[in-house]
Amino acid sequence: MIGFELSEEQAALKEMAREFTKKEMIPVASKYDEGKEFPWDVMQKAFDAGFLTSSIPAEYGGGGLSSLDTVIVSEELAAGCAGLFTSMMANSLALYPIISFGTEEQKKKYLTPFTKEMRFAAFCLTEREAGSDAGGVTTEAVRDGGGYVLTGSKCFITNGGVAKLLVVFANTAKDRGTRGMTAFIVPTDAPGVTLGKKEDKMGHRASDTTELFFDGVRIPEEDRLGKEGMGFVIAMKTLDKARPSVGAAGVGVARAALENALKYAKERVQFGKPISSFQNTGFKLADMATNVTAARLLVWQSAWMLDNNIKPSREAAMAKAFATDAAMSGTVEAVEILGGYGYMRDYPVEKLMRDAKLLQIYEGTNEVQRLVISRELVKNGTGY
Ligand code: COS
Repeated sequence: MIGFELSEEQAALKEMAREFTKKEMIPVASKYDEGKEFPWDVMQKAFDAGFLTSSIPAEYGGGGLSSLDTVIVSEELAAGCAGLFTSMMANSLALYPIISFGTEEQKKKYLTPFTKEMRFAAFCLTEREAGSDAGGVTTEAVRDGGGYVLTGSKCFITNGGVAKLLVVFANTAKDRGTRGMTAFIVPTDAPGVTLGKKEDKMGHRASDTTELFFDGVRIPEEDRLGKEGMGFVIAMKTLDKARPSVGAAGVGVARAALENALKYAKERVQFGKPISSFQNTGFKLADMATNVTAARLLVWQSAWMLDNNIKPSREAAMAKAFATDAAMSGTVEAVEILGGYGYMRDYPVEKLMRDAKLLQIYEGTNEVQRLVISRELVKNGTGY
């Protein structure tokens, strides 16, 4: 049978995340939206509340949250500020490869410090010429004695400028295509790692997005994740695991847009009536609410599949694409319902609209999600 009720623990987790959002995120969201400084104070509070380490298994000192727990929390945090959410959840994306594919020694050595003090990790896949074509990375790791030498660069790296640890995907066999990619753990203080420019983004301005360069960085063999050639599959499985959370962020942003628009539509009087009584506004609100509910169900289903070890690629891609498209369309409608006020920085909906756009692009564009869904359909049929 199917049930949609949250367990007592999940309801408490949701309440705690909602309170954190209200108290620690919403009041400072517009300040950090200026994008001039990294939100260290909010991140320290997020660390203290366990949000930066929620994906680390309990045996290494983390929160050990399930995927379903994670999407419940993600929706709440992103409803408060998608940029702050991105800074918090980037740790999960970067640490999943170690959690899922690391040896016991690697997990102890690299996960445990994250639970002792606030620190950040970054997932380094994208390059200037390898975005949607993730298999096309040209950063190279060449065998040298007992280890590797890493040379190349990565771009659009979330938390790249503040991270202590990187998971870097590099080519170890140029002629083997996606089977020539290997994943490595690289501390940012390793000689040869340098920072490029910090990007000046339209939205998610509270998060740090940076270029990184690797110039002859020596990596010992024990810092390779999995076997040589497994890197692409590690990256894809990591993205399968992370995409429901991005979908949840889409739900959070779409929900915030709906709640702002609903409040405004009930208060704003034109032609002697609240604008919520006009069918044009009412139908917009109805579609926005329907999208939030449908998106959340997809997100929860894909998270449930992850928790039950069912291959989630198709549903995770559906959740990510549908929910973040809902965030985009819902925030555009919210701006429209608020009219001139919606376009002004004094009201929160223009920020939601800017933030929604990146959700459609990062962790795989929504075109890539549709590619994943259509390939799965062609290969395996609908399964309905
Ligand atoms: N789980 C396990 N294995 C997977 C997989 C998954 N989700 N997806 C692909 N693979 C495997 C395939 O089975 C295939 O294995 P074989 O070599 O044994 O046949 C291999 O990986 C190559 O897969 P595929 O042929 O599908 O690779 P493509 O180069 O065609 O790329 C897309 C596929 C476009 C889906 C991939 O490059 C992608 O996801 N791009 C977007 C990357 C992204 O999200 N970037 C965001 C930045 S990181 S935040």
